[in-house]
Amino acid sequence: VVAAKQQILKDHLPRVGVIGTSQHMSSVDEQQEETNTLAFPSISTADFQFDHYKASTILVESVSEFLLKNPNAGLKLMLVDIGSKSHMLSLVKKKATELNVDSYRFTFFTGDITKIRSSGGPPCNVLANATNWRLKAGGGGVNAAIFKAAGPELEEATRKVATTLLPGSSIVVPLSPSSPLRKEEGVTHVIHVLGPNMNPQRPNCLADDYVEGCKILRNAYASLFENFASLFQ
Ligand code: AR6
Repeated sequence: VVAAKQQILKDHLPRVGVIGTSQHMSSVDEQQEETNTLAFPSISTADFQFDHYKASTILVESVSEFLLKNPNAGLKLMLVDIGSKSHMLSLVKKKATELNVDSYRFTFFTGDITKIRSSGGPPCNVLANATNWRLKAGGGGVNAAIFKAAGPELEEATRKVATTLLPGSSIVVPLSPSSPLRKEEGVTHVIHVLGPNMNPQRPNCLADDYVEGCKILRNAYASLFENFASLFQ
């Protein structure tokens, strides 16, 4: 069943890829390699109120592990934040430099995650959504923006995959060709991911339990990045 599901997800991928132009690439074969980029927000650090310093360490370590595990230079990650003075972006940039994370494969973008290509950013064919446990459209933040931009097609496609999500896990949802997010921005898949919640106004609040919170955040990034890589294996 799992193999069949993965095949269905792969069948949704368009056969056109972005041709890499990296200076890191040397042979003709490598230059033909497709680039697939996951644009993702910092999970749990706005509405879910997770500590930014702890979150930035976990984020950079998770990216680093992903890059080591997946040496394919065509798989790239891009952290996105809408705020022009994003505290998370500056913390993550600093930590990524300290840890010497590959700056070709891990990049940053300031702006709306649903308008990356149309606002002049690089093509990103997969978006991560920091969602809620019911996978419900609306609310605020990135979840509201992605569901709105993708249209009812995303709600419908999500329901076919799952109706709830556990903290620390993620699911891949293929976008139908009629979704505006696919037509206008070239996004083929959305990966919904649920991070730890530290906000007492939201369900499943961890009430400052950062031992559990950090574990869940690590699991959330690991699940998100594994699901992204599995689309292109
Ligand atoms: N484009 C790029 N980045 C954004 C955008 C956007 N349109 N909107 C927010 N961010 P959040 P969480 C950044 O609150 O903390 C939802 O209501 C934001 O600055 O979206 O995981 C869900 O339904 C921050 O860096 O997600 C859940 O209930 C990051 O995205 C809950 O919020 C994540 O902020 C999840 O809370």
